[in-house]
Amino acid sequence: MAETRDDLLEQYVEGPAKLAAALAKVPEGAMSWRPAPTEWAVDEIVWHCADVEAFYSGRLRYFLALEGPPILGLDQDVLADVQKDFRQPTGPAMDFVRAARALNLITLQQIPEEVWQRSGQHSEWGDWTLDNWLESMANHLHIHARQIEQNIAAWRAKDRQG
Ligand code: NI
Repeated sequence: MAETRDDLLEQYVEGPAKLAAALAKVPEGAMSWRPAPTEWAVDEIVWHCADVEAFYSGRLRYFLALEGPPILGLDQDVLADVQKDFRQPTGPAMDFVRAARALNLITLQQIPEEVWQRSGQHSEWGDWTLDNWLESMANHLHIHARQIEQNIAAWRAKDRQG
């Protein structure tokens, strides 16, 4: 059975606490450690989460401000390449994630049905609605919380082998 908007909103609300709980378990020294050269370190994961919150916060507001908003896809590789040597402190990123979700939740709870029915045009995926928005965002932080936990497990396994 498809999850209802309320189910997805509930998951959406839980996200920041899941991410913060995983982040709190990261051992000293493991924050900027990549499990493999092509994989993200924990600080990069948290920055990715903040970036996605920023992009999606903008998209949400375009749905409010335009009848059929264009939705620009992004090239994750280009973004990752630009940011690869960034200093990425997790505190401001985590604060941003919490604030964005708190504000977006208040917005989402008040959006009229007419706006939920608007069809945006995604540059890669075509028709795209606020329900698609919510489906993408509902478990995004859960996924990355698990990824952080996997990084921690890999970090510990590395120490045992060493
Ligand atoms: Ni992601």
